[in-house]
Amino acid sequence: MAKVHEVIAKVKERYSNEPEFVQAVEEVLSSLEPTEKHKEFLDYNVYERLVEPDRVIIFKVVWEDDSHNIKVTQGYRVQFNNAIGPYKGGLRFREGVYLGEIKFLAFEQIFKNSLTGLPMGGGKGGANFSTRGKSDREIMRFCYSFMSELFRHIGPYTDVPAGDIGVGAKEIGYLYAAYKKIRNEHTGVLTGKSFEYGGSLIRPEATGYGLLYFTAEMLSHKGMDLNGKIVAVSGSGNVALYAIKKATEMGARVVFASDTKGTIYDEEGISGEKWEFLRDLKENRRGSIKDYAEKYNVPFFENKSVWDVIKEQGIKVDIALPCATQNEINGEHAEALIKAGVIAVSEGANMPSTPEAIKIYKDNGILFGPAKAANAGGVAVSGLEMSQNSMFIQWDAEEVDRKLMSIMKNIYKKSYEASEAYGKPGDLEFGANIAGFLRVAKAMVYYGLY
Ligand code: NDP
Ligand code: 2IT
Repeated sequence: MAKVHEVIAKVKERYSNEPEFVQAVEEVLSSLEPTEKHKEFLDYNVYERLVEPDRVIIFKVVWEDDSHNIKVTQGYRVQFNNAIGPYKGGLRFREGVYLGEIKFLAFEQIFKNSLTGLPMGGGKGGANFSTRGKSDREIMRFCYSFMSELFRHIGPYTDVPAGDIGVGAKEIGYLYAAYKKIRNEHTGVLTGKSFEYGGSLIRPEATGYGLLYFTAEMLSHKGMDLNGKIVAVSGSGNVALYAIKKATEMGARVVFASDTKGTIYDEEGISGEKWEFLRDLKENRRGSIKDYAEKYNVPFFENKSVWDVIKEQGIKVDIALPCATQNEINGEHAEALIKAGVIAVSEGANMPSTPEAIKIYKDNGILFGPAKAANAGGVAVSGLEMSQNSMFIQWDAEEVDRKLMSIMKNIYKKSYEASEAYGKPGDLEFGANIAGFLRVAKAMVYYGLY
């Protein structure tokens, strides 16, 4: 039966055309060797079975733009593993999306969802379609068309998509409408819905808030907190906005944010009315963060990432919260963060640090909150949305927030404990991979060959 190192080698060879997927598999599996002591995992060939998705669905999406041009693209849904619950994970609508990107995200989701302790398997989907620069009507037609095929593959007990890059409350509304019309069912088939038709309070805030609850827990274990800390956030989308808000509430000063056009540096901190301006700009007006720089007369670094700016300007930062996209922090950026005096990196985005960057964090002994643990708050509240939908009730915000905080603390605890039990105390990347894996692997063994 294939051992961990053999599986890594096979995946590298077979999927060399899907580099993000290979990276994600290697990141997880290189933590798992100590779990080979559970003989049944090898007996049941769990490692090799784990890296092959249950099902990959690729479908045609035809839509019409405002000038009556008929466009065609591919839609994807990767149903990776449903050992512990229905497939669950977001949809990403962005330029350049291809199968390898969706597979990496679906694979990550298996372990993240397992860490939440809720019954959710791993899945992800999306399309090579950028919502940026599109009219509402174009987005609406695209979403209807996307769901006119996806509906036959999903269901509240089968597969429950949600948002990710380029898919927020608006897109979920259109997608849900199409599902409801085709199936004539009002069920919890998508999460991230607006509150009025079945969404959960705190779901929009959940990933960013959860990231800060996790980060606070990680700091507090070392006798530190966020009060007075200078924080760099990248991105200014759903995750970044609510990370900025919660970090500020916890007493930190968030001085960086960014988007695909560039980075702003606001030494005073992005708080109060300024945060509200940024939220409205990105959530409602889909504008560029450059507008923030102009309105508040702060520096704007065109076409630079937050990490480029820190590297080039040598600005002091205590905590880095990457919340934009994969591989945004490379080895050189990580070196620059160490020089800038960073004590912790905690990942809001999925796989934002390259393997070289992660090695540098560890070699320099800084605290590292890996994505699948630190950003699990979003999918955790999605799980709570599924529970509320199945009971036909909606909890108040305080109740959801309390549950979110308790889930994030528990993820920290589980990851830390696994890091100790398997021989690398304090290595949360290692611990989160192992803790997330064990639950899924045990379930797979209970099922036998299926
Ligand atoms: P959004 O679409 O709301 O925001 C994405 C933000 O990142 C925008 O500011 C966007 O800029 C910027 N961005 C996107 N691509 C790039 C790029 N290539 N380079 C630089 N900046 C970029 O997405 P989310 O906030 O939902 O997602 C951000 C990250 O968090 C992703 O990695 C996602 O997978 C992850 N995540 C999301 C969760 C959720 O619940 N939404 C849960 C867990 C993780 P612009 O405004 O110019 O488009
Ligand atoms: O990466 C993620 O965890 C998400 N985009 C959220 C998935 C979800 O089902 O809420």
